[in-house]
Amino acid sequence: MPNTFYITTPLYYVNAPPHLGGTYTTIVADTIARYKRMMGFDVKLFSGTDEHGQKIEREAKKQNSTALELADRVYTQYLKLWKLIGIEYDEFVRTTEKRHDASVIELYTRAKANGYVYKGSYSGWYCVSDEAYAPESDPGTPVACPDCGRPTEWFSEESYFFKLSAFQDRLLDLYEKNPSFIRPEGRRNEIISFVKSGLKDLSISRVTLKWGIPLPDDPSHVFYVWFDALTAYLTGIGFKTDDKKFSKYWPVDTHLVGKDILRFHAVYWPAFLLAAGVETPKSVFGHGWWLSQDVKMSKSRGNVMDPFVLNEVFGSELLRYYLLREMVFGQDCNFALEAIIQRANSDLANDLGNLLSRTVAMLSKYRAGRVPAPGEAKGDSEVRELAARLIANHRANFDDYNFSRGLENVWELISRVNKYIVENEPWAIAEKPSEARKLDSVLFHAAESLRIIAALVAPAIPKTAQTLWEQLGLDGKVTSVPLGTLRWSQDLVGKTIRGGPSLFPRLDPKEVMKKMETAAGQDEGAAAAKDAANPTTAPQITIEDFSKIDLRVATVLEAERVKGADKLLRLVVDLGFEKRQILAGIAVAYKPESLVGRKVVIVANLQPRKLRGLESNGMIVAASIGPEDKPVLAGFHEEVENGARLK
Ligand code: ME8
Repeated sequence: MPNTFYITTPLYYVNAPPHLGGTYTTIVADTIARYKRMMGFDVKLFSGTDEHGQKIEREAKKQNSTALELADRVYTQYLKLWKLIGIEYDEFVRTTEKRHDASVIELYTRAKANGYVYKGSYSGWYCVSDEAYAPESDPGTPVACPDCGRPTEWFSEESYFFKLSAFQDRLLDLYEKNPSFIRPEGRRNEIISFVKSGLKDLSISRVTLKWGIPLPDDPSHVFYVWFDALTAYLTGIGFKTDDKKFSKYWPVDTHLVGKDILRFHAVYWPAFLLAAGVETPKSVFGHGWWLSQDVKMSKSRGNVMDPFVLNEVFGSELLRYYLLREMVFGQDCNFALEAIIQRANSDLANDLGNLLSRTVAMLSKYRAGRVPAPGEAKGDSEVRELAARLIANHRANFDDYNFSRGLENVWELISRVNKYIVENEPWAIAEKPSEARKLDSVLFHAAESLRIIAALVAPAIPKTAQTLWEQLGLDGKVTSVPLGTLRWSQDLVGKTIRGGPSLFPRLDPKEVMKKMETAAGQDEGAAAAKDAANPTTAPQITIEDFSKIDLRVATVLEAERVKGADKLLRLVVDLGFEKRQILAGIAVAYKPESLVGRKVVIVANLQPRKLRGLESNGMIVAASIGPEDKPVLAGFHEEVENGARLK
């Protein structure tokens, strides 16, 4: 019986369209699943959507729809995207499915029967964006979310608690006995110190929230969304519904998550399972973030790239290749369109594409398309030895989830074979019958290397690998090659290559930018795509940083144009406690007389500066809109006193 391998992606929130981050995690999970299948494992790849909780409920209200309608829309987009980018998942769980209720209730009932659930009341700060509790603080002192830095909200209500505190030693023991339970190493250490610093019991139910699964023994409460969502990993594999399947695939081999949600997976989740007497996962891997100019890409920051647009412009194969090759798995990485173009032109079009097209062209021209048996040429054995070494290295790297290194191994072989061809000058020796065996060797070595390359790249870029396979004249699926026994062979001898169109076109940066704009305009995720074209990359600041800015309400007393400056107005404003002169570049949008008597917002503690010889003591706050950056002054709908501070 083959070994089983169960791997999961997180369940993505449905408050917004699919984002690049989740697309990345899922591409990695799919690549691992494909690799393991080719290594002979019986694989289950799980993905899903996280559809309950306050965040979704709120967003639905904002969009004037029900939470389920919103979930339906976004879930459909995920399925569409997974298909477009070649995700071969075996299981998909929506947390609003009936079968999932049953497994959440089962896990809870078992944990409660074992004495790990009690009723109490919760008071504290909560981050709706992360659906996470902030550390203790009194109601008068708002705290920023320790994970994302956003403001939290106070809530106080009756709640059921999970006795997380009872699991500190057992969790530490689990980490110690299974050093690869949390990966990578650095994150493991962070989690260990977090647990060592003490665990507080966790509120696992909400009474003021309605959008969730009701507790079986107190339906006025719904489950905390993380208790609900994490349990979907069990639902997907037959917990409560298919015991045979469940015992075959559980415990899960790898939960793949971003580092932002490692704590939920490496601390809360194993504790819930231990409490219910269910085996803990074998490992949790917390990968790094895609950044935009050194800041995390996230839906709420509006600096994410729309994966639909990227797929439309670059195609799924290039996207997969870029994401897997560029990011050292586990570390953060800046996302850059220029880097995708570079990878496309150099690695794919130039190195791999050229190797295939020149090999196919030479075989057709010199040997009527048939792969000859090898003779002897300069560098033959070196190519064969390198191939053997790189097959082994690639396997070790993929076993270790080191995808960028694994792909580097393949490209090392591609470069070497390209060089080997050039060194042997086949176009020159083709004219000499005495050199026929040498030419045979070059053609055979190039073709056989490509067969190996096709198998090695199949988990990462499956469509390309299959095309390569077919162009070489091989039948069936490249995925049927057992990677565990892949070695240099004579399989191709006598085969007739088929050839075909070139694998990857070269990309022109200007054309790419044009296509990005068109695709962003047409795509259903147009709003997100617009953000992608105009990303907000302001770095996060703390509340303390923000409190340094003294924003005040003021009334405009005087306004006039500044001679010789088309855009500038000189204003005198009343701050309540003093009057100020401020110069503002708003003359294109406002007539001076229309401003007198108007309430405005000013930055009151900006250093004074001189413009056109006049001192400006502050700055008027305005939005800038449209391609011309037209200013629109900030104002209020209610009456506000001069001098009132904005916080
Ligand atoms: O957290 N770079 O869902 P989510 C890399 N519903 N990966 C990123 C990323 C970035 N900039 N941004 C997001 C949730 N991700 C919960 C999960 S699981 C029981 C519940 C990826 O839609 C990364 O995998 O916010 C991260 O863990 C996930 O998206 C968060 O997706």
